[in-house]
Amino acid sequence: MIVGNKNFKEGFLWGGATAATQYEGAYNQGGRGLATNDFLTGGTKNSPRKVSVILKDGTKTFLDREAAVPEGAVGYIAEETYYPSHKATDFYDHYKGDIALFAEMGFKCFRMSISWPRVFPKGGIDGEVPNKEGLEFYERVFNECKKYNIEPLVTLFHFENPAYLADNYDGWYSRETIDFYLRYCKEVFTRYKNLVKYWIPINEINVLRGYTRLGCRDTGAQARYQALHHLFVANALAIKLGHEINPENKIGAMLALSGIYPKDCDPKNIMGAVEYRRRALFFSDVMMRGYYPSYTRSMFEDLGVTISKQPGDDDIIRKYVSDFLAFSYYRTTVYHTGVVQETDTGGQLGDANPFLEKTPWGWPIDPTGLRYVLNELHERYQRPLFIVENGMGMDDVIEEDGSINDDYRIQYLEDHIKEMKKAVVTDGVDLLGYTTWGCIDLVSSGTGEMKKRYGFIYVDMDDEGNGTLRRIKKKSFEWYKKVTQSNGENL
Ligand code: BGP
Repeated sequence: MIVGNKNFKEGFLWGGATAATQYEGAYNQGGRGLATNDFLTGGTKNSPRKVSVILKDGTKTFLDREAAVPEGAVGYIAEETYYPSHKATDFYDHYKGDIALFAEMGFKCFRMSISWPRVFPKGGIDGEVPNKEGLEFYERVFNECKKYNIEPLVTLFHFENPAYLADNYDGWYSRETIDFYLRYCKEVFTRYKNLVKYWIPINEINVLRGYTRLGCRDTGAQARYQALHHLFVANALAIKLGHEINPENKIGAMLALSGIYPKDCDPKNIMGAVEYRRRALFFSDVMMRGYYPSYTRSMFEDLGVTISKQPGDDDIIRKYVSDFLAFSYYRTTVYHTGVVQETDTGGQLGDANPFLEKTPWGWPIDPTGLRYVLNELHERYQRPLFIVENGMGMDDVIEEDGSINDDYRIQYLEDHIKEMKKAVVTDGVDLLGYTTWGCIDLVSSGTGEMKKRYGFIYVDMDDEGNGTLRRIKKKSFEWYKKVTQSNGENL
């Protein structure tokens, strides 16, 4: 059967993407509980973000984001330190104006996340009632989207855990967290039944680890994969629930899937790259196919991991697979044996690729790689795909006349969209949509900087959190508007 379109299909979901912990702010307003990210400091390209903790003896310290948190330590908020999630770029107070700007750009889709502790401040523990103010806030946001016919694409868990669950249950390491999370899912699926149809239960599951992202203190492979097993079960049960509450719901897996190339034709590097890629595709294999793939045994042996499953887990995972595969794509990695850490599942930078330019943050720019990954995933799963993050982080400059001429961003996006179009038109890839990352400037999740900007809309805020929060359209704003309004014809 030959499929494929001449162009992007009618209803292709053009838009932009954000996440609460990087955009929403108002961390202590409207009844929101604390999130693990609220203890994560700002950082820079050269000095990574740190988690602030109080040790058992009362002393305060800062740990690397991915370091194990010592037994008995509790997160704290230091007055003297800047925590980017606290204010972020304040979607909470700007949502109306921001959504109006997205509508003006012709967005058909807006990806955002719900902050779990805004809905259940303690994560949804037994007897906890949901936070009315939090639920009302998101209802207002979704109604605003509806007003402009913008389809919300909602992530339920984007890098922030309720701190209460992290401190009292060890986050996703605990099996009980599955039930708490499902209580939260039930609440939002029910409440927004008529407002939201596209859901992503977990953001970039393949790069989750440690205290902030998994809520677990232990960062070792054993604890990590056990926690991830709980996430697989939670994801499957969320799909079940979401389909029961509204059969129209489309619920997708989401991974960081920037591409991997072998360094050369040395068979060791070719096979090594395949094995390395599996560290990431393992997650989509489980969520799209419904079972732990055959190579899991050797992968777990290498990592020294043994998963404890409960009877019924495998059936649950088999029965409730994802409706589509969403992924983020920024760059590609060059692999050769020994160059990347064996435990990595997200794609470190690897060797330099002599054929590609890099952004100032060292990320190789590779539009063809996007077509390559789209084909890789299409051929592997034969199910709809959704590019839910792509873009170029740059330190934009405001000219004297107030304009921001981000031609480099326009070039980056144009080149990627052209390759995406080839994947759809030439290769017949079934693609639901394209939402660029950080369509309005927000805090970088990797470094905590403000100056790593991705937006079509500039936000006046610096790396220390100073600024008026004023929104300014960049040159790319008008360009993207043409793209969305012509359904990708006019690039
Ligand atoms: C992805 C995350 C996003 C986002 C993006 C860009 O991994 O899902 O939250 O931040 O990467 O990364 P950074 O912010 O580090 O530039």
